[in-house]
Amino acid sequence: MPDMTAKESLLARISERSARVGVVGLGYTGLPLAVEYARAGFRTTGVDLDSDRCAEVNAGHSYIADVPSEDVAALAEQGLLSATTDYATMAEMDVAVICVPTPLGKGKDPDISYIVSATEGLSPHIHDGMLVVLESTTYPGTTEEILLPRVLRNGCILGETIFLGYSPERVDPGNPTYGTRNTPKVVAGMTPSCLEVMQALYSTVVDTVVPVSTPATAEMTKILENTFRAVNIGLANEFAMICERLGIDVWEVVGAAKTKPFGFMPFYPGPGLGGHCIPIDPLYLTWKMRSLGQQTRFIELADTVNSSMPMHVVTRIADALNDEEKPIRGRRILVLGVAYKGDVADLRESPALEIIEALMKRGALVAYSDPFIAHLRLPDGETLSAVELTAPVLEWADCVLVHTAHSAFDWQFVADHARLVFDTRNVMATTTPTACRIARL
Ligand code: SAJ
Repeated sequence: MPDMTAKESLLARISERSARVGVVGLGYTGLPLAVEYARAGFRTTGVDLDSDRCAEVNAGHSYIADVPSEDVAALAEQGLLSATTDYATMAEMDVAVICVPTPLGKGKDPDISYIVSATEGLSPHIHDGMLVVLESTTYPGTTEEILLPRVLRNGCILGETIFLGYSPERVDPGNPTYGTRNTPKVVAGMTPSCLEVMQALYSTVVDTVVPVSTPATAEMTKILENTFRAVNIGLANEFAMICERLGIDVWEVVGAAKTKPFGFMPFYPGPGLGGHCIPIDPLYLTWKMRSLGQQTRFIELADTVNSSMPMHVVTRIADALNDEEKPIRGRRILVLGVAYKGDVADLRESPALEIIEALMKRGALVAYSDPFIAHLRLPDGETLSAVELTAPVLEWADCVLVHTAHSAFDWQFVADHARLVFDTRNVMATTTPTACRIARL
């Protein structure tokens, strides 16, 4: 029996589940993925620079809301899941999946330093027969331009002794329906052999694998998915400002448009675009195209509209108070929810931070209540701690701002005790008429 090629050997180890899987970056993408690989029977090792995270995993605890601790504990107990800060363990791995953040740096330029440092950390430990995968959301060309030269060290031959691919993450934090296994996964390889290995690996953890021709195609697919959301949210926000000028209820308009059974998908106005993906990912493409001398007008216009919403909300609150002959200065404002979206404990890019800072700069006394966020730090360094949502707190406020639609909030209770509510999420529509005055986007 002739010796197996490196690819045949890797495919066999994947099929037998004897392949060792390493996941670099144990965040909201990496930890769920590591758990899925471990559940599929692979001995899976997470590598993360945060020793506390590694200790949590090894102690059987989860710090990601969508990953139950009992799952982490059971897999750790079975020796299928462990974590370390030491990249050297990657030398024992057959597969390395990189799931590190891709934030924006100063001036809204991409910061791919995490991808570079993860790849540099991995590079000395890359060996024949290894598959390296990037999952981080990034501009088209990153896998080929940034990873390939760092992976090809140590004399590896692409598609023969080393395999390189890209597969965008599609994690929707807090989504009760779609998780890692039942969300179709786009995969690509640098060569046909790389794609074959990618499909074999991902078929063990997701029900539907969607192969595409190149990593750049897969990178662009993810950017399109999130740009689609950013542009359509920007359109909803622009319609909110237009409808307000015309005295039309934008929420009623979207609700009516949504009855169209084809050719329409509802998006809603809001206080701005939060999260670590939607406001950021499209700007990776903008940066890439600008370096090629090409504009991305829809993306930049959507970013302009979405970025203007926090100050639009501050202006609308000032207008609502002005109608009661109350200047913002000295007014007491209670913000309900500061997380970037409902039922998540995540402040990244949350518009609430800019709104609270602007209100305070205008002399308002601001408090906030959020069951998921106990403390926050504003961009100017000021810190605030959450207050409990009680009747006296609602009665204390001259204006209550609904920023985040956490399902834990009792909106009728708010309507029963607040004097004035500015609603950016249309949650007060479900309340029955009270003495409370309600204004909304
Ligand atoms: N938002 C609006 N109006 C809308 C929808 C959202 O103002 O109609 C705001 C939200 O309040 C939030 C921001 O946009 O501040 C982003 O919301 P999101 O629902 O896109 O939530 P993310 O960023 O946690 O998750 C998204 C995923 N969401 C969905 O598919 C529903 C998906 O695009 C990606 O899987 C994920 O980002 C990612 O990781 O890229």
